[in-house]
Amino acid sequence: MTDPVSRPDPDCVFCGIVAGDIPSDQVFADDRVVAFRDLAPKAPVHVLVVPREHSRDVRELAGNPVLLAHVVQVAGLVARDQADGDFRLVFNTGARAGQTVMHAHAHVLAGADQNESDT
Ligand code: D5M
Repeated sequence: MTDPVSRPDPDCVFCGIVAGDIPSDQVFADDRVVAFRDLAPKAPVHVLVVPREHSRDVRELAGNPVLLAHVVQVAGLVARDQADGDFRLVFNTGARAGQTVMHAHAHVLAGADQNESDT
């Protein structure tokens, strides 16, 4: 998905990051996902795991259970590599639940006691 022509939504910031058109601080990438640091971190480690394929939110992503499982597995790798291995995994789903980027993504929050974080 590096060809901008194939981007389903040219205004989608995460499609722009996946395509390499928008810079990001990547910590992991493979053929299915990219993981990069959140611009406004809510924890010592705050990384977004983003499927390369555009879907609106985790409800739509769940239509591809293998890809959804891969997102969870990559979250675990990120938490192991960037912190002590424990993490919170948050999918804000829908505008009223705080989702601001309408491209499915998982927040990985780690690196400290995460019981109080509010993402
Ligand atoms: O979370 C969307 C998150 O995406 C929010 O925490 C800010 C982050 N964000 C937005 N643009 C960027 C770029 N360009 N790089 C890194 N992080 C970014 P949501 O669950 O939709 O509220």
